[in-house]
Amino acid sequence: MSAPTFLEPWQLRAAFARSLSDMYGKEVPAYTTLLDVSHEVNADFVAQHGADAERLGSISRVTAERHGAIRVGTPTEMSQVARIFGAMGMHPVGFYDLRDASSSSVPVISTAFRPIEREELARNPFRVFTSMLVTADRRFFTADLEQRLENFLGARTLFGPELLALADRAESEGGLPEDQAVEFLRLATQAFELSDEPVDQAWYRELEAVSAVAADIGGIASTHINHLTPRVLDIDDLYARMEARGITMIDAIQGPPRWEGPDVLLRQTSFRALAEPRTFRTADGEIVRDSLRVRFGEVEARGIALTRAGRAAYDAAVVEIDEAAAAARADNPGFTEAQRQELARAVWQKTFPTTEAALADQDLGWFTYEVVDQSSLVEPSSPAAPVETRASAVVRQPVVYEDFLPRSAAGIFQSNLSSDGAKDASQEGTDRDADWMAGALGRDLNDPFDLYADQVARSLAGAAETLGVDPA
Ligand code: OOG
Ligand code: NI
Repeated sequence: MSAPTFLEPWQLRAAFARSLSDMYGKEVPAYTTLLDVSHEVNADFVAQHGADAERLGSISRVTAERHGAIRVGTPTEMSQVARIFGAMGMHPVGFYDLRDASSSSVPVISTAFRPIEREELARNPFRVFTSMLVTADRRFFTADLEQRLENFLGARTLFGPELLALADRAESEGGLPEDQAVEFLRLATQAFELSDEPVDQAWYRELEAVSAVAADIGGIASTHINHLTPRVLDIDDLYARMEARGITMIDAIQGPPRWEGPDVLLRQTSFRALAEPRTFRTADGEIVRDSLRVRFGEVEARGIALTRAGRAAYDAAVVEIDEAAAAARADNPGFTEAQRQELARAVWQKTFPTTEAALADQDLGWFTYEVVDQSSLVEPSSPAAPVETRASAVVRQPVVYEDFLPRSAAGIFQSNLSSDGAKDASQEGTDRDADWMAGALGRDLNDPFDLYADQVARSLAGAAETLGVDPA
């Protein structure tokens, strides 16, 4: 087979994920360690669990799977990001407001760019959590600071005209010829490299006093990939192995606790942000070397996507765990993370059933249905069914969660910031919602629940057609 001469969006997406991973591995060597450990964990898990290990995605998908995180400053930059990812078949899904996603709040709103069709996800599920600074939010920025931020952001160019023109062409023509694809991928990767342009020290520090995230976004004239997250099949095992290698992890695994029932949604953790050398320009024009801690190494395990009812149960469980943990901490200042996990497990046991079948029956999780020839289900050792009596069976498969959790996202942001910043709680926040985000993007914003429901409805229609029955 000769090399492709035209690259389709999914091929651009897969190639971009690889290119970004190579670049980030050079910039952040600990990421390469994280990848090595992830591969070990996944290989051991597959060896122990066989075919069951692949219920939430083939091992080839999981091995290549990454999510990235980027941060931009303005609606214009956000709409440019949408064009670049649009070229790769990645569409905005979901709205996250991290300004009040718990005690840890950061002045951003976010969406995730990702493939939305089942086949596209199977080809390459690369997704990017993309956050945008809300400069108009008075709890963080005074009118004067907002104005100076807007001036700074308005004067910079994150994505050049050549990159955007190639992106638009790829999106309208369904891909790019190879030479243009190579150039597109080079420019797109370069746009997310860490720049060594000197940073205006006074400006950066002024923003940092308000919010370290605001400084990372609005204090420098370029952007960069913040983290690139591999997926593992056993995140507790990964956490232990990283610590055994002497890499300091954040205190907790964010999201659901480890427990005996099915894994749902998303569990994430990270190693602490590393000090990276940066150049600063001081107020009197002197160039000095210093370091910043903003980029970290995150890793995640994905579980079954929850329905709206399942998600409501999850959200209620999170509140219950928080309250119980706060009460326990008040009684006992030595309350540990291990004790919090114990408490979380107890809440989980009353909230969720311990089997996939019950999760499906109670309509808490999403499952697809597929008709298979029953003979393929018969173990080779069992007596083969006579051909005449072969029947079809409907097999239920869990749908993997493809999105993010605002609470974990805020936790991941916050646990890696070097300072808390200062928020003026006496001020009103600025309204921002999914419609506002769609307007900024200049595109429809997909609702994650609709996408899961659609995937399930299609599987039911397909199964009904195969069986020649009414899907209802
Ligand atoms: C994004 C943090 C959120 C996740 O996986 O929840 C995130 C950021 O740090 O820019 O990536
Ligand atoms: Ni992340």
